[in-house]
Amino acid sequence: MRRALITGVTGQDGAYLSQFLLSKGYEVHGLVRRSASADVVDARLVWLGVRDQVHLHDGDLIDLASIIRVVQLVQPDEIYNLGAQSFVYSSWNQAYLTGTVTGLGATNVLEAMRYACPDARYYQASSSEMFGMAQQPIQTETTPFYPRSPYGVAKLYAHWMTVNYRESFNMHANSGILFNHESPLRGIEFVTRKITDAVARIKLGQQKTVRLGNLDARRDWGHSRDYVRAMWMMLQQPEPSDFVVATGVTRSVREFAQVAFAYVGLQAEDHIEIDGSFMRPAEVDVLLGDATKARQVLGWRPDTTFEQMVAEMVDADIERVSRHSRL
Ligand code: NAP
Ligand code: G4F
Repeated sequence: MRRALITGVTGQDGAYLSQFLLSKGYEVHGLVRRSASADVVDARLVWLGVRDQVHLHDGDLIDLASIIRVVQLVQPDEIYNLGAQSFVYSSWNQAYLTGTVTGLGATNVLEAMRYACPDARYYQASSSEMFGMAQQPIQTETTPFYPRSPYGVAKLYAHWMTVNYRESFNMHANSGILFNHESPLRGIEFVTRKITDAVARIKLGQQKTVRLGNLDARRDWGHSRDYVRAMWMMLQQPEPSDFVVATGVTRSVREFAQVAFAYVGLQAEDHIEIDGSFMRPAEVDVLLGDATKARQVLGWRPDTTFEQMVAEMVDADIERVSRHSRL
């Protein structure tokens, strides 16, 4: 039985990846940091019905000793480093923390792996946010990076450390440059889930409007369930590498809202208010990925369409709002 260790196991991707690896027969271990709100820590794993099958270990990405201890104990065949301060907006308010967790945290995991299980395979959760002010209209593995947020800068550091450990120590270290991916398990602070949650509340008569920032920003949005499959595929290759994972379609925040509101028979324009406090000091205007390499080398393709994903998110939020769930 193969063994996987996931940092960020309590997040959106960590939960879907756990479910996917369990379906492949893996023994799944996850790193969890202590929280005073223990009742919501494993909520996503519970939601997917996999909580009882995942082994959770106490640790924090900024505490190297805890990472070494867990890696030594678990002796994983595969390590997925998904843990991060992942909310771009907050990265300006907590730049040091974001650099430490999202950037240096990756170094801690790579170091622990180098000493405790150098033959394991490593996945780094890199991000299209590294392209930032995109230097080419369609971004590939060779597009120059130009991050626009402390988060993007931290991810770029972690990305290059992954490449460096691959080249320096011959480690099977991979970087997945994933474009935005969403799901019913997306954090409520991200724009897609903020919209689908609002659609549910407005439809159920609990609120009338939603306050949003820049409606013109464009993202290449896919489904987390499809994207965690690409992570696993990368680690099954004989040689480590970097892969862009994207749908190849870009849409604006306004278009996302229009599709989500229309799904329940409402007009987005009737329910959106612009609130400047959600604007960013430096915006990433448009992202659009080319996943040709992932398609050709990994055989990866997304299964879920944009419309299916939005519908799944709205349906889940209507169900949750109806039963006052905290997730
Ligand atoms: P998420 O839902 O925000 O999950 C982040 C995870 O990191 C959570 O489990 C969180 O734990 C954990 N974490 C935060 N700080 C930590 C620390 N100091 N020590 C240990 N764990 C810590 O993010 P996601 O959407 O699943 O994304 C997964 C990864 O992919 C992240 O690295 C993200 O930056 C990257 N990424 C995401 C996207 C996307 O569109 N979703 C695109 C590209 C890259 P708590 O539950 O305790 O907060
Ligand atoms: O949903 P967002 O907060 O995601 P963002 O900044 O694109 O970052 C996500 O994707 C990255 C991959 O490219 C990941 F690496 C990262 O971890 C995260 O998962 O914002 C999307 C867009 C932005 O342009 C933002 O300005 O939506 C715009 N937006 C407009 N109104 C808003 C809002 N974003 C949020 N969060 N809240 C709003 O009210």
